[in-house]
Amino acid sequence: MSVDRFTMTEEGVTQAMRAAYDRDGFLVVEGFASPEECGALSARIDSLIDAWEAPENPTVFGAHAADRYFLDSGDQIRFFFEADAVDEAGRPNRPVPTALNKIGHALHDLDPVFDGFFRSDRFRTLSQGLDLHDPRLLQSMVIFKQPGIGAPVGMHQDATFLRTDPPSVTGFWIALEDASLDNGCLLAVPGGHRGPLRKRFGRGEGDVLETRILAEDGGFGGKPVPLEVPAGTLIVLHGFLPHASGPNRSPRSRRAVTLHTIDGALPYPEDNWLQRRAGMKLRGF
Ligand SMILES: O=C(O)CCC(=O)C(=O)O
Repeated sequence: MSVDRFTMTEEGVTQAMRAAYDRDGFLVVEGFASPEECGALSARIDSLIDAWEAPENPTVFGAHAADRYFLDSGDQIRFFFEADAVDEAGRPNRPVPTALNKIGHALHDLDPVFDGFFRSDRFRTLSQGLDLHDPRLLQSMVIFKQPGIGAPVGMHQDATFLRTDPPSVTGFWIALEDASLDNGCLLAVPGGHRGPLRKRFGRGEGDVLETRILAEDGGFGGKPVPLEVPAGTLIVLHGFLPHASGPNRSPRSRRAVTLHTIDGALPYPEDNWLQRRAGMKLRGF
């Protein structure tokens, strides 16, 4: 299947873009971020890493059950390592900038460069064109796919991880570097957002993180297609869209930044893993 690709126009979200998003559950907008913006975000990521003092016991992303460093990162800027980039004692076995898997989860509220990028007219126009109701910026991340060791991300739906009642999460994924099959581009099941939510991840008894099965369906509704895109491309992801990404076994890095919004008018249950302390309110675009 060929993937429809768009660019932002004066008109904002066109009927064709809207139709593609409703049909596929994703929307590919090339040239959404300029090369200068991608460069500025990447430079900012480098300086955040430079300024970070890695703890004695760093956290590997994905190995975070009951881990306070992960659980309390909803209103922080925190750094998580790639599993293959730490030794048996959990310390990075290579320079930190090439060992990270993720930075998250409140860059959009705590860092002026990320704040300025995400809170721009373009995102506002886009979210209006997609009829997102009262979008509030809940979660932002830098997602690395380090050359040679970047791990795959399994097939999932974002509504598994961030829930309102009813579900309303929408993902915005922006490539800072070219993303192709060999360096771990996104993979998505076109139309898969019309299927049910399969799993729910959140806080259980004593804040232990747990995954509950809601619907048994290993197939995720179809065959995924690769979303190979040049740097600067935005991919909007419906909260129910099954998507994944491959490993990076290539010598080329693949960096992306992401933002997730929810409808601010809906209840946000306390068993969501991502919580903010009192006083740090969710804000819109
Ligand atoms: O960037 C990636 O490799 C995966 C991102 C993703 O699946 C997500 O943020 O939900």
